[in-house]
Order: sequence, then structure tokens, then C-alpha cells
Amino acid sequence: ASLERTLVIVKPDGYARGLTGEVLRRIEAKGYTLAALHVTTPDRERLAQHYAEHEGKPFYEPLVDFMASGPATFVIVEGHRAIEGFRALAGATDPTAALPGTIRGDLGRDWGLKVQQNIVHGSDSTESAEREIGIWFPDEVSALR
Ligand code: YYY
Ligand code: MG
Repeated sequence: ASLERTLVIVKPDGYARGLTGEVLRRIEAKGYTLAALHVTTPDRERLAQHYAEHEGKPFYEPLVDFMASGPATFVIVEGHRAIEGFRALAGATDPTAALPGTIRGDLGRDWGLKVQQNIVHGSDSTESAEREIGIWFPDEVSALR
């Protein structure tokens, strides 16, 4: 089945810059559904679970510090091939390399910091999506409606 759920985060830089609505607008304009949404300052324990694959990398500690620095918006996005589709909307990880037309290409910028503040997170596979949804939306782990 190609109907998928993906975990999107509008990160603290996007929240602080007032870009949450712009990101959600692009997701809806693409035709995806916002299945669940909440705003919270993420705790370090769940960030460590979320970013476990990056533990030990040079950007890991700055990444967790940045993500814990303020409110972020957590969204379950639903749609056909939504995982790949949102990654395409987001663009490349590095906001300088990200193509214009993408969220990171249009809105992200290099601040010369140890961590890339690139506005959004999107799950990279079905396994990641279900794992990440389980971390941030423990009541939403059941199958697609
Ligand atoms: O999935 P995506 O967010 O595009 O990139 P990842 O390789 O999973 O890295 C997660 C997160 O870490 C990225 O969004 C910014 C930060 N980061 C970084 O600051 N510097 C890197 N060289 C790689 C990743
Ligand atoms: Mg990733």
C-alpha cells in the first residue's frame, strides 16, 4: 500500500522565525493531510531516541541542544508516498545546497553554526516514520485510518 504516514517537525528555528504556517501550507498545497499536530519544546530524552542513529557524530550534541532550545511543531502527515514526497518538498539537508523551490532551499540558511538549522525534519523510511511517530505521538501508533 502506498498510503503512508510520516513524522514532520517544524524545528525551533522555523517556529521562532514564524514559518510554521508556511511549511504547513506547502504540505497541504501538495495534497497531504495533517493527521495530528502539537506544539511543544522537545525533551532531551525523546530527542536522544529520535536521533539515536546520529549519536557520536560531531553534530549530535549541537543538534540536540538546538532541538531542545524552544518550541517546535510535531505533525503526522498522511498521503500516498508521503515519506518520499515530504523529503522532496524539504530539499537537501544543507540549506545552502538545497534547491530553490524546496522548504530548506527557500527558507533555510547557513548561520555558520555547528549544526544545520534547516527548518524541518521528515522521516526517511516507513520504519523510521513509525518509530518516530511512536516517540512523539504515543497515542497514535495504531494503523492508518
Ligand atoms: O534527514 P535529514 O534531516 O535531512 O539529515 P540527517 O542526516 O538525518 O541529519 C539530521 C539533522 O542533523 C539534520 O537535519 C541537520 C543535522 N546535521 C548537521 O547539522 N550536520 C550534518 N553534517 C548532518 C546533519
Ligand atoms: Mg534524517
